[in-house]
Amino acid sequence: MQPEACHGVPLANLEAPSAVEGLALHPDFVSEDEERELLRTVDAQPWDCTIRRRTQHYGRRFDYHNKTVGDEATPLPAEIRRLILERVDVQPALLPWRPAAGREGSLQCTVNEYPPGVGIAPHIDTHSAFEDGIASLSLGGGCAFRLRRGSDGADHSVWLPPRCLLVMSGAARYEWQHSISGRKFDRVEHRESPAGWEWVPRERRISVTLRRVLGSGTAGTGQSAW
Ligand SMILES: O=C(O)CCC(=O)C(=O)O
Repeated sequence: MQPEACHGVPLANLEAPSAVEGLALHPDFVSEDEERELLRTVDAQPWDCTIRRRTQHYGRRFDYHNKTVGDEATPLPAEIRRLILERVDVQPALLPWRPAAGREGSLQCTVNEYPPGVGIAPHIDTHSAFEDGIASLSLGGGCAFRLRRGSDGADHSVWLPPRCLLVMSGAARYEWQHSISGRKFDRVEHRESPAGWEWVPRERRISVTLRRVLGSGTAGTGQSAW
């Protein structure tokens, strides 16, 4: 790919931008062996093919059309519980709530699959459905994660490496839309290269996102679509 082809592709920084208050990255949240175990677990479960990305839903199910959360709860795979939920619980500073301590019925967990070229449109997770504090673990590949603030158009991208846990709370959760472009390459900061960045090919990325269901879980004047 030619350097001039970078026009319009945002540069993904290696560190969470300080301008996005409430955004935190926790690299190597799981080990490579644990990542393999989680990928094996996810790949052994059935996929929902209703939308362009394949997904899996555990805990309470989110209805993408009505922006509501259903009443029934699907049990989380034991490996997600052990390697993600229980680990978040023993580090209470990570999230404003404790995923493993709560009942399964108060949780919503989405597994998203992103083959190269597939992303997710800009959105803010529905205010009326989920509490503050959303965590997402990256498995397999990394990706550039873009945040844009509606009030002034401020725009930042950050590189999510495999095995990192991303947490959005406060302003990062409520004021900034997040998205992943449907690209096959990301432009990523690389301090040793002459240009200061490099193209990184996308690989299949799986994310495991945890949310806590708010109140009754019914949508009111919800914010943007998810
Ligand atoms: O893939 C991710 O890390 C983010 C997923 C996400 O934004 C969502 O499921 O709403």
